[in-house]
Amino acid sequence: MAHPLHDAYIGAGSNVGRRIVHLGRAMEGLRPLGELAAVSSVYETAPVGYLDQGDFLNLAVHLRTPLAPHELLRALLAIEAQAGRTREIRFGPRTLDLDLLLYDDLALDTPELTLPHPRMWQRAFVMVPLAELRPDGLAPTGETWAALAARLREKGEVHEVGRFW
Ligand code: PH2
Ligand code: MG
Ligand code: MG
Repeated sequence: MAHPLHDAYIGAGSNVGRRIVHLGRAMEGLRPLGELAAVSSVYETAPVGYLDQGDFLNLAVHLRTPLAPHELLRALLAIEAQAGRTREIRFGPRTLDLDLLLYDDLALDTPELTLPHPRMWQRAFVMVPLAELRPDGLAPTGETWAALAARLREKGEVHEVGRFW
């Protein structure tokens, strides 16, 4: 096949302005990049890493895409820029964050992109939506994504809002 499709999992977050509108624009931005195979529910989540900021809305997406990892990363950064994303505080407030979490079974460590995303397995706001998409996925601990998400969820930092896409 000339353009085989790759399985990319992407985490989206927003905690500035009309959060759900930013996520909606993100979904529209992702659509032309491949096949939107699945979109999780939306969760409202307490900020992690930098605490003096508003709660986030987070979701996860399974995108089947012909793009190579760095091409996809560039496309995600362009969608963030469209949403008025600026970079001031690390882990700080943002209109839209699109993180490439997983790309097939690829392990990659470059200055721009590390796969799998290095912090994903510790984060309820990533794993709870992600586990909806593939509950039987395996984490490095050997746990299923569903089991890991259930454990992280006990911290009470994420609350389901509903399904929008
Ligand atoms: N993103 C961060 C830092 N902290 N906290 C929540 N709840 N959700 C996020 O998406 C998030 C965060 C850095 O990208
Ligand atoms: Mg992020
Ligand atoms: Mg990011």
